[in-house]
Amino acid sequence: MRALFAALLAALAAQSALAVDRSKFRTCQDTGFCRRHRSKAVEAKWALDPKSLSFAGATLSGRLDGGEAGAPPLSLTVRLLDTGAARIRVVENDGRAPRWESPDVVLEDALRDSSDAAQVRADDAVVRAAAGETTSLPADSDATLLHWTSASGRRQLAAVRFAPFSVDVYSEGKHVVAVNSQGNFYFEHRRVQNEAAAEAASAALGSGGSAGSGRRILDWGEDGKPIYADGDDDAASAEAAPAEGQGDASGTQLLSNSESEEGMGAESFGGHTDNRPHGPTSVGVDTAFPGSTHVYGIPEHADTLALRATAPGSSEAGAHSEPYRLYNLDVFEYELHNPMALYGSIPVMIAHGQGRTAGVFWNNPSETFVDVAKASPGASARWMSESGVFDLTVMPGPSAREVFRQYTAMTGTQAMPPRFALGYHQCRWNYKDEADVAAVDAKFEEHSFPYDVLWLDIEHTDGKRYFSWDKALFPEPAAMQNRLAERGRKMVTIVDPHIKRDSSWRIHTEATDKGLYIKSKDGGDFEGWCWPGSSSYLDFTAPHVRDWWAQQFSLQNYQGSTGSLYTWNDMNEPSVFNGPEVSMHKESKSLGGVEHREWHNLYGLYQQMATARGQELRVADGNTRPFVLSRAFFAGSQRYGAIWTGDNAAHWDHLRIAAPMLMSISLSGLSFAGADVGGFFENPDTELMIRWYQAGAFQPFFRAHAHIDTKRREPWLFGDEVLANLRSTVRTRYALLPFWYTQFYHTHASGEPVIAPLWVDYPTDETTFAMETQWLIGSDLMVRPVVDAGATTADVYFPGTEQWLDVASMERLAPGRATVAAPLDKIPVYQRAGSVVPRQVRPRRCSALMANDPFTLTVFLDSAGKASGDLYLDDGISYDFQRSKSFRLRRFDFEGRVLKSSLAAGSKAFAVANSIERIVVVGLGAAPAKAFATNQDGAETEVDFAYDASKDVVTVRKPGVKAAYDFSVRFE
Ligand code: NBV
Repeated sequence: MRALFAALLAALAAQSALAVDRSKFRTCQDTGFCRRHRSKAVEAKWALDPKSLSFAGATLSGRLDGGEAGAPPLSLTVRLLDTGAARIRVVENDGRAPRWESPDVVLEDALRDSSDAAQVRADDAVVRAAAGETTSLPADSDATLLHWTSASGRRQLAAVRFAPFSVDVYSEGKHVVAVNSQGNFYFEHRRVQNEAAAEAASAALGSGGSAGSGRRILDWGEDGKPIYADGDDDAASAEAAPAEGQGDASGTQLLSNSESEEGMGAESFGGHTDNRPHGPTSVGVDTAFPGSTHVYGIPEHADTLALRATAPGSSEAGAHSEPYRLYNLDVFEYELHNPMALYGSIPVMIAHGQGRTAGVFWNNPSETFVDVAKASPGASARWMSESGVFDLTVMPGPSAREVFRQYTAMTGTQAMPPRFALGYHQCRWNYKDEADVAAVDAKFEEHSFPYDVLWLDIEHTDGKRYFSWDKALFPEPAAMQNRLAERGRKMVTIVDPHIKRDSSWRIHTEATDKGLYIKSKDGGDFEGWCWPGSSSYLDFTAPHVRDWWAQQFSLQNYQGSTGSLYTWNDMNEPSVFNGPEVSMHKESKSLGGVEHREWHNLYGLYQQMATARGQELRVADGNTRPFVLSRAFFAGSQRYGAIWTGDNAAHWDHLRIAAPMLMSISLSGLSFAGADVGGFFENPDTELMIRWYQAGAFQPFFRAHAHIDTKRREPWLFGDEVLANLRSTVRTRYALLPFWYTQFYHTHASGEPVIAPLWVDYPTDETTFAMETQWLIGSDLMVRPVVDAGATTADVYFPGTEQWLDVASMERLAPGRATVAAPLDKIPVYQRAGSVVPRQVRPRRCSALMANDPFTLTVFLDSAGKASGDLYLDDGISYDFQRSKSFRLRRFDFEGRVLKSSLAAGSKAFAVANSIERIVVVGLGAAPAKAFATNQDGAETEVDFAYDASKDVVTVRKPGVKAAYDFSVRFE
């Protein structure tokens, strides 16, 4: 065994050419269900029975008939939500328990029905108004129409067509999403493995076996209506749809052991066989976005931000021949610009065209392929999942920011990070021992180089037993953390999900004795190879296992840990070195008996959830925000912390791809994401190092990391000039921490992304639709870092109709394209006209030391002489901002030559004394004669200022006002 493991490791290490081994990973062609969907091997046509329809509350219910011969009918629901979204679900009506679905992705309790949803007629006035551009709504005999209004007053309309079944969604008069308009709805009903089992199932159900409530469709008439097998061509069936769970067994298909239908039986790949004992259970559909030219999202892929066409026959330049794949995998040395799966999956797609944005959320954590097509009348996607339920939410927008709210209302918003987590993180595989840690920390001090967190990778443990320390290298871990903490810094240790099978180790023996491990298909504890050798994997899908895991983070259980220790969950796809595609056998089972194939893409989410809970529980009354970095993720992971893009390389193209990768993750609800700064594999030269820090400083999660075989690359190892350059970049990040923290508050409160492509705010400007070299932070800062070797200029696009302010030179740039000088010490960053950006500019060594520092406000007036912005303040660490509303959101408005600071709604008592030390106003047009400041007590005093006529910049020093309280500054 030991030799096998050594050979495995050697094989991994031998691949030094930085190229993914494609033979290890399945393509659509290698995957039965994907082949079946793509080839439509089973021509399945489905019709919604108009007589089966009922509408109650805000939900339409009905019965779908069709599919293969003998397939049981399906139950359809369309629920109209107050966010404006519509959730379409289809479940089997075969009398058996429903298919497994996670209760932890969609926040069911938070969903609200639209308060004025109604089934309406095509000639209804409200419909005509809502349909807008739609001149040809289907007749009542072809479809039923649903109308609802979102809480924000948007008028939405859905036309649910009968035969073939499809749904068209309109928002504010625009047709934004069409579901199944291409007829790719596909639902493989469950079968039983052999006749005996079928009989048993039938007997257990006690069914009389009526002719089946489903009517089999033989073919489709020229009028587009179904021709039924029972010879009655009237579209309506007289039978009412059986309620969920009350069907009969007659629809159950027999899956004989010799079943040979295309890709339906056992499947082998790379020496592993998946027997698929439950037969084919795939689901799929197409979603089209009329009027949309671009589609985004469905991370994680190392590809362009604007998704490329993948559908067979696509003629678009750069089209992929493979669909985008969503299957969390540990892909060694991943390649760029291909649709292969990576570590995380978020099945959310956002479509954009001239002035309209819409999205869909395909809530399915089993293996999924997505084909993208760009044909007229708009981009479309085809979703193909191996198993799971059919649960599709249409998010009609019609603006991008509404889509983000519609999506995060379902899956939650980004957890509010502790403030330190937005600082700079220093990581490497590995900081060797306590002396190394102390030396690195001392160097940061010596060079006044700000950093907040020092990270320890797997070598810090005792033989890759997580929650332990290598006693020779880290004899006094708590003292080590305390030394960092004395200076306000934190430590992160890695805690992977594989557990070493070592019968002398408590974690393993307890997990074994309590029965917490995932089971192999034969019923024993699943065993696979990972860093510690033979390992087992906890079943994080089980709440009691998550509770147990969370307990392991208590200060008593995690010996040598302290309250300033945080966590990194790596390898949680999960990575299994000797498993199929370096992951887990799909036939292995959760403790609840559910196959791994059903919850594969959720494993990382569940580990991160349990780890975050553990950090909360280790402190009295749980009042500390956790920080957990995870490599694997799914829809909803944003609620538990940060993710990063895994093992990139010190190459320029890897620096370039970080921006589109992070933007697509951010558009998909997960704002706290970053890429290894410097590149994980190989050694960056100084230029790449400098440029990577510059980009990383303007990405949400900012961590330098490196592979164990790379040269040491702490910032001072490149000489004084480079050190000064890197320090200045990191200081720029720290100065903007108040701005970043405010943006995180916004994403936490509203679900809007922290970084976003330009089209989100400039939705009619087509120049921005495929742009991926520059991005917005919130709405007020725009960054276009240099990502090309040797470049000394950067081509920047300034969107909108107003000027942009270069934040370093205070130079103003006109809208349109410009080539700007970008020597090695330049980061092209611009402030939007009409905005106010807060900073804390005093250089400090970590964020904790900035807690009492004063603020500088930079007010850049638009052409109307106005500007606004905000500043979020809280204690940076606890949940008091939620529990007792102990925070302040200050709003700044400049108008009529007066800057006013007021308290934004919702915030209460958070008393801090920080002052405003400087107010910089750009664009007043001329030097003011006088300036006056009014403090929170209403006392007005005249204040000093300086005016730089060359740049039209007024700087007010020490206006004597406080950041947390009302004030105004007036110019005469
Ligand atoms: O734990 C070691 C590494 C880690 O440094 C890296 O960030 C992870 O993505 N880990 C992967 C395992 C091995 C990588 C070759």
